[in-house]
Amino acid sequence: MKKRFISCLLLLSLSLGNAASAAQLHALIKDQNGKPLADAVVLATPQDNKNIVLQKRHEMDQIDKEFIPHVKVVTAGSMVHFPNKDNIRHHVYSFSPAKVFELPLYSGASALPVLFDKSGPVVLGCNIHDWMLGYIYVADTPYFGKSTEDGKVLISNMPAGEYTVRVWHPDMKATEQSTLRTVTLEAAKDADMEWQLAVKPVFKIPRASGSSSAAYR
Ligand SMILES: [Cu+2]
Repeated sequence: MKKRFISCLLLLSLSLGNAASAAQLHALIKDQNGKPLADAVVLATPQDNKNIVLQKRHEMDQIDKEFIPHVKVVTAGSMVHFPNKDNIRHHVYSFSPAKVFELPLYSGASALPVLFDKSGPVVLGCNIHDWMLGYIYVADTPYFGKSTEDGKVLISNMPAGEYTVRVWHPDMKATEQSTLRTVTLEAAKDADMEWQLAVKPVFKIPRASGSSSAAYR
C-alpha cells in the first residue's frame, strides 16, 4: 500500500517536472520594410526528431468564395476536410508536389477528406473561382506556429534541447532553407527569435462582380 502511494507521488512529480521544464519559443516575423508579417509559419525541428506523426482531423472552409483560413498548418499524416459553406459549388484542387488532388464540383460536406502525408506547402485553388487561393502547410514536426497580424508566433510545450528552426510564408522571395537557424532551448526558459522576410507584392485576382453572374455560380 505504502509502496503504491510513493510510486504515485513519483509519477506526479515526474509529470509536473515535465510541464515545468518545458521551454517556449517566441518568434517575430517582419517584412523587408520592418512591418509585422501575418501568416508566416515557424517550424522548430528537434535535433532528435522522432518523426512524430499526429493524425488529426482538420478543416479548410470555403466561406463567401474564399478559403478560410488563408494559411493552415497540419502535421504530416493529417486528414483535412474541405466543407463548402457557400450555397454554390466549389471545385478544389492542388498541383503542389506535396499533394496533388482534386475535389470535383461539390456542395456542403460531401467531398471526401484528403490525406496530407508529405511535408511542404500545398497551394489550393478553385476551378470555378479563380481568385480563391489558400495554403496548407504540411509540417514534419509537432512544434510549429503561425504568425498573427502583429507578426508574432508562440510555440509552447517544447522539450529542452537543440532545434533547427525555419520560416515559410506564401509570398516569401527566399527559400525556406535560407531561413534555417539552430537554437538551444533551456528548460523552463523562453527564447526569442526574429526574422526579416522579403515578400513579393501580392496581385489578387479580382472577384467576379455581383452574384448574378451565371459564369461564377
Ligand atoms: Cu469556388
